[in-house]
Amino acid sequence: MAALARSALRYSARHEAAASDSFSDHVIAGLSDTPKWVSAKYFYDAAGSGLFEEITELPEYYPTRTELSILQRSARDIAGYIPLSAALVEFGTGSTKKARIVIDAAPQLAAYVPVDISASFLAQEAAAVRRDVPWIAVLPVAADFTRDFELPPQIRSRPRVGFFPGSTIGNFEPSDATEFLRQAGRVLGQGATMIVGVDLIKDIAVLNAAYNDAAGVTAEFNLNILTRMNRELCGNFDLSSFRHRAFYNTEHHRIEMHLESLKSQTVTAAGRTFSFAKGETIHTENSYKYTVDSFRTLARDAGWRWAATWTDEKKHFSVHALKL
Ligand code: AVI
Repeated sequence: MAALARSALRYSARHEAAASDSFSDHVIAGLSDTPKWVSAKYFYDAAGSGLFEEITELPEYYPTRTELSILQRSARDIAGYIPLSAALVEFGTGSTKKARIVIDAAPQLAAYVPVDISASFLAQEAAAVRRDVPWIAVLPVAADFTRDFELPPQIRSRPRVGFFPGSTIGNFEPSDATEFLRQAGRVLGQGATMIVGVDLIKDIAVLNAAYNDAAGVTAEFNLNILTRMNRELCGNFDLSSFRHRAFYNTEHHRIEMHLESLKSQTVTAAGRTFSFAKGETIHTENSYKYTVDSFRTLARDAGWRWAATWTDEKKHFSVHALKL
């Protein structure tokens, strides 16, 4: 479900500049490069979105569960950062589950503005929130939240609170994360608040397990990008000759996901032929992890003032309130 909603351009890795928005051009650019890459934004077709929802329920994948528990436990404190009759603007709404925790704890909210590229998905989610929380104005905006977009005129005179949960910010290159927060500040305007979920640096074994689950769902999620190339770009990837690889890169503080070729082979996709050496990989995703301090520094560089941080007992995940 959240799948289509996730097709927004949120993974603006350094590679993005080299490729246009078309999947075909993107794949040609990425598989012709050394090392090879494909942006994680292409994970989220219908099958990939379903697999991501499964990932969020896995025992090893702590981020979703931990963030939900932080939001639940700290909801009243978080609500304290929300001004009277404010509008809550959610960037890249997948499921509204997390926003609902904030909405329930903050009766002073007058409006909820979910922003996502998928209009049909948004309409469905907005209708459900309207039904369950009839006292709040639900004003969906179908837009690519990584770019400048217009807020609904109905909230022009209201205080604004941005909401960006899920550590989706970790899928941006750090410089793009800074740029995203700066752009969010432009959209929300002076005086705004921003509530952001950020995954934390932790025991490497915990990180590696979260992206190498025993049930193999993350592997399926990663390999699904090859299925997508086969289907949409007339590709002939043999999925059994690639394997999922995910590991924590201590130098860059990120989980890297790759697809490794198990043999020397040539593959056709998007009307081109690509050669793979045995062991060569396609780099498909980065998931950056921060410390509370390194995230505060990033937010400050983007023009935001740190206001508060909430974490779980194990310090696995953090939720930050920022002020403009
Ligand atoms: C969406 N995003 C925050 C997830 C993450 O943890 O970086 C995507 C993901 N990739 C593999 N597992 C989950």
